[in-house]
Amino acid sequence: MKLLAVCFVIAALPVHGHVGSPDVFFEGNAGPYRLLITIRPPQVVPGVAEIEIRSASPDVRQIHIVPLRLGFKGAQFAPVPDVAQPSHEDPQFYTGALWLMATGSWQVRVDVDGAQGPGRISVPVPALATRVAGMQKAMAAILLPLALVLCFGLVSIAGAAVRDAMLDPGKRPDPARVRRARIVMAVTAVLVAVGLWFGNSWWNLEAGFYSRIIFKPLQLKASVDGGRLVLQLEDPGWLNRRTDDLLPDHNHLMHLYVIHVPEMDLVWHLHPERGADANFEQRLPPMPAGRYALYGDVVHANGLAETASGEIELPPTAGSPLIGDDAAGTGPPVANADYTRTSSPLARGYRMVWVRGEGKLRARQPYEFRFRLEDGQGKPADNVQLYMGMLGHAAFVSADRSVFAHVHPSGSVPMPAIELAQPENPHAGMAMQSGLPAEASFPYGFPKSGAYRIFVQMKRAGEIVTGVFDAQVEP
Ligand SMILES: [Cu+2]
Repeated sequence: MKLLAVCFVIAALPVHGHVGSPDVFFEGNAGPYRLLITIRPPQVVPGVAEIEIRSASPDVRQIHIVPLRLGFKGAQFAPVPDVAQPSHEDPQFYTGALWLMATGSWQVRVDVDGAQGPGRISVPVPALATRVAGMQKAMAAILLPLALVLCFGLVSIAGAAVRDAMLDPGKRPDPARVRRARIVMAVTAVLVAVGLWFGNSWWNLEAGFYSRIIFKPLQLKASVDGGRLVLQLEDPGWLNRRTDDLLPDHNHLMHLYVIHVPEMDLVWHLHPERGADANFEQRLPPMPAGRYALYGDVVHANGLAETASGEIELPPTAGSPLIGDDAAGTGPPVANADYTRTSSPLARGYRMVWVRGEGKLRARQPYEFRFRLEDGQGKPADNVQLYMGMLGHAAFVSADRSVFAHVHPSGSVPMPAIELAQPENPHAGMAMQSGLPAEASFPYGFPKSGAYRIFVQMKRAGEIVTGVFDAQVEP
């Protein structure tokens, strides 16, 4: 019974990188073909990742997909690539499923064959067990009676073998045989019980081992020291993770979002520096007193991205002006969110416009979120620049703060991981145009329904601007 009770244990834990938003969205070029790739990693490992690929061009003939370890030094024995299946309704949409056999940092290599020749791109994807898979109730309802039949059957077979097996047909067993049969049945029952106990202990041992594999994200322990925010990465203990192996992403080891909560009306995108004592430090800008949620994005040497999160209560801070890539934004309190608003006012009459269709936003659907910078006359803004190598940076945060995703025009995969995945073409995920457009687009899908706030940052004429938008997501 206990064995079955263990089966029902379901541990719901927060998810990695992008808090609460495990799906990977990626837009990039596989040679001449532009692809929008969605990868839904498994919740248990080993497990099956679902892959959806939309090709922007109709001249794709066939797509092969294969999983490989990322940041893995040494020979890899790659499995035979699978063929992604084109959809019947939409021949430019392909789906596939791949087994990810071990916990850690993986990539899905996508090979495209078409009229313009071959093309290849690799999309990093983490395989992190986020829960213990429970047994379905229906399955338990079938298995439990079967197990009882087996146990009682074994005992009664043993008894019958001693009592009746050597008897001639039609004869009744004598009392001595009956007694011996009872003893054998009792011994068998004890053996069956011991067997069950052993099985249960073995199960518990395996479950205990598996619970150590379940991903536990880094925590951000924050304190204030003389106008500086001091952040410590705290490892709750998960496999053999290190916190000193971080890769810089556009020259910054950590990209930190600081959001005033619960209003979400103030946001900062900051870049704490690593201090001598392995802490991260950030000179605080001027900030009102209040409670702030912290989301610090880091990337490990093997390409695994994590978002370390925490909260801090701050006193009023005089602070120092923002410098470099640090930026701040403001919006209305999220309690007064207007889900139809598509324009976010900026300084000097400029505004950011969310170019969205009429349709409702639905959970677990990949979308292209488009935002345009406009001047006072409603014309596309000029002098748009790259902000940390990208046309824009967007953060999708659920109003209940269980979801946080930092997304770029190339998708939800951080640049160092993309670079690891395509050593021959590290800019596969970047939109490198000359004469930058005033519009940035971000591939992303909400993991669940509810209210979300979207912070979008772009750079124009040396100034980083922040648009603030709200989205109501249907199931
Ligand atoms: Cu970014």
